[in-house]
Amino acid sequence: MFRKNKYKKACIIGLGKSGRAVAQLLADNGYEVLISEETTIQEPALLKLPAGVRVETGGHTQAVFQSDFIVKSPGIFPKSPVLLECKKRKIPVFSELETALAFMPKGVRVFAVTGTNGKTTTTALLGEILDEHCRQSGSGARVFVCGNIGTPVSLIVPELKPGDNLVIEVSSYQLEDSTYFRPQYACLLNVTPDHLDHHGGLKNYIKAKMRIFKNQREKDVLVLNGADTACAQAAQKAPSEVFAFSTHPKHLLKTDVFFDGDEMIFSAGHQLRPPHLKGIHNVENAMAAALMALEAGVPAATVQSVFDRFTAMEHRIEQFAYHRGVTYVNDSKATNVDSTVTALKSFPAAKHIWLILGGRDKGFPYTELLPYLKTRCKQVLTIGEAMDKIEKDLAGFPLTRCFDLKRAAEYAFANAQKGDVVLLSPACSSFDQFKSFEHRGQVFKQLINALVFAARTDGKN
Ligand code: UMA
Repeated sequence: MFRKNKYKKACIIGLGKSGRAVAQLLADNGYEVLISEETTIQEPALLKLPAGVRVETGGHTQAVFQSDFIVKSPGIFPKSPVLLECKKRKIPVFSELETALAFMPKGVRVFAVTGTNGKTTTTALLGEILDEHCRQSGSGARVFVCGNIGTPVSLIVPELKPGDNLVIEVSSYQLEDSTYFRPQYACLLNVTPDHLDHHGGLKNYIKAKMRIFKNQREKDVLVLNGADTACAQAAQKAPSEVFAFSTHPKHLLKTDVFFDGDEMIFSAGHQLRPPHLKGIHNVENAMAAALMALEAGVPAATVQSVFDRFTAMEHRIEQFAYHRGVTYVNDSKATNVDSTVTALKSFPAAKHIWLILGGRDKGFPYTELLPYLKTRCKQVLTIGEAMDKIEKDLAGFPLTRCFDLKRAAEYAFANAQKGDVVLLSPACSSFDQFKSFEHRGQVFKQLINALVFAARTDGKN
């Protein structure tokens, strides 16, 4: 466990968002801090690091091993040579999440959401519900939303006061070195293969995910997907009180809420309309957020008011353009096959989708897409490093090799017809050609919007 005052010299591996935020937190609390970054960063001075923080870039040197403890940025592979060496030398390694939470004041309620898919939407929904409740109740308590959603927990912790609520989207990367993490309200949405390269297999990935509830206590709350196998296993091991949701008629756990096709019916007696978001998976996300909020004492009417005004999130099945009868959808957040299946399932079986697939391969087969491609897609346009593997896995289905997003956007724009959908839902990570999935989604939207603008100014309406 990370204990304040036990150590003095910190080494942070990775100079990304998390690395910078935790460096500031530790420096402000009197630690000696070194940040060690694998890549060469041209001008670290521009990153405005706290005074006294030392930085080494362009590789991890022996200086790393002179520290009392290591804080690992989420993206560092557990089997990376620098971490293996630290473990060999018995230098304790902590996640940024666990380190940050050691500095949190007592009396803050922690809500944590994890799962392979849907965690950002669920986290955002829950954050808005709690925020609305705090405003309406006039309690003065505040709500902070952070974690994998984009803001490192270390950046938020110094702001917290007793009575506040911390809503964290937690990835498997953040959980893997978080041995003592204990949210009072936890949620595991679903578990399907993802990040297998990072964790070195499905077993380790599931093990990391299970940490969301491992340290919970009897009075804590765990919200689970009643139709998911890993969630059903979690229910057996959970030390906390389990609440399950499901939209499937067949489920493995007794559920506390089901969907009648129109409303979500809670066994506690509430009936809520889901938010106006595409796809049955979003009903599940809403059920999870509602169960957590209701258990935390939020009135059902407050939950409903947030559901009624909540709109789609950027990069998640985000319909951003409509031109000459063609709908353009950005689902850049789909960085695994399962997420792309979810996106495809949210459209009718009308063989009208031009699907842009590819990027950096994450080690699982694309063959699972085939049944959905056959019913929903006209053509697949492949991009990025994963092109060869995708084309091999999807052999026989109409494919066009486009190499990059620009060519794919232009090809789809030129060929899609009235009633069609052009969908970027790549099933791969973005890091072969982009800085992040957000960057990829923004580039896609800019490309399409520029083509629409050019077509309009050319007088083709
Ligand atoms: N690095 C090293 N040594 C290594 C490996 C990497 O120094 O051996 C360096 C990299 O060169 C880079 C830094 O470490 O400079 C990267 O750190 P990071 O990848 O942990 O990135 P951060 O900027 O700190 O962002 C992280 C999360 N990134 C990842 O988990 C990959 C962000 O999630 C998160 O929003 C942010 O912390 C704040 O909490 C992004 C993500 O892609 C959205 N998450 C994955 C996902 O959703 O699928 C899990």
